Amino acid sequence: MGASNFVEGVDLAFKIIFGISLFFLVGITTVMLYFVFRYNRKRHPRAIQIKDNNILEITWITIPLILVLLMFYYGYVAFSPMRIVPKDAIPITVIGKMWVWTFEYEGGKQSADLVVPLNKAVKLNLHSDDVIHSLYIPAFRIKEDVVPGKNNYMWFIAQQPGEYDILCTVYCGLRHSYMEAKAKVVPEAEYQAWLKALPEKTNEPEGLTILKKNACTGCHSIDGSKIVSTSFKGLYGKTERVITNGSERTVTVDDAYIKTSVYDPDKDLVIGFQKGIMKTYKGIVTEDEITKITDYLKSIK
Ligand code: HEC
Ligand SMILES: [Cu+2]
Repeated sequence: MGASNFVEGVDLAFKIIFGISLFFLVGITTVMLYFVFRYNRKRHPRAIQIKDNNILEITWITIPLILVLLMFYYGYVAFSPMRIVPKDAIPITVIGKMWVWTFEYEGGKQSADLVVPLNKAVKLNLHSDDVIHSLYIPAFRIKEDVVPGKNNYMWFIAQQPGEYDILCTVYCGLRHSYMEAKAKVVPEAEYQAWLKALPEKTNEPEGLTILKKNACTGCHSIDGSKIVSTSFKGLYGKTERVITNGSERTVTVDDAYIKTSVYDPDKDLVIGFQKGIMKTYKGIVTEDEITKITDYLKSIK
């Protein structure tokens, strides 16, 4: 039995299309080699014009027609149930954001990996906070674009307990390739217990929530590790070499410097980085939010 209810249909369509392609690859190659051999100039010096062979023409119209209709039929039979969601499906909201997936369950609890009960229909409501992403669970044979402003969906019944990969399949910026998660399939009782134990949203500092919401944490880690840029850990109060208007100088990271960094990132360019990697957050992050970010950065000195 497949990992989801769609595996059988999709795999069958794949095998049929693959089989037909293989048949033609072998068939055409064989006939071609035969013709090259049989009708080359030495064996067949004078070309003969052949016109109007009705049997041949009807054959090469009918057989390919049947074959493409077969491909269509098996594709259609596999695909159409994917768009008809059972009424009792458990709704889970998927939020795609550069560069992280978040899964939100009924009641508003959130997790970074998708957890679903075995043998239950699950509907994923797909929502993007920024650019186009695409949610792909290869083991389940399902994939759907996650488009800002358009509420797309997909559904499945997981049939095998286990852990499966979730990927983003459209290039959505620098850390696109890190935009991955797991789908964990567990027995129903375990799912209920897990959901109950999942902490309610946000007992985290407001500043951190703002950093995550704006995906600052996609480039700046909060644990000292280096991602795209410097880590926020230990940043506040640190002295740094930057280039301002073409000349190098030393600055101490304080409230004003952080504000400049957010609103005009290229003004004080940290040595070792290129201009334009960080865009300005003018009009996106308010001054009040910068204060909260700064408070948070002070707390992880
Ligand atoms: C696309 C990656 C990216 C994102 C997203 C990003 N930054 Fe940056 N940030 C950089 C880079 C690269 C630098 C270093 C170059 C420079 O000074 O502009 C930087 C520099 C900074 C600095 C100065 C760091 C230092 O070591 O002196 C601060 C503070 C900062 N960013 C805050 C933020 C905040 C707050 C956000 C979210 C609102 C954010 N960044 C989002 C890439 C990013
Ligand atoms: Cu993405």
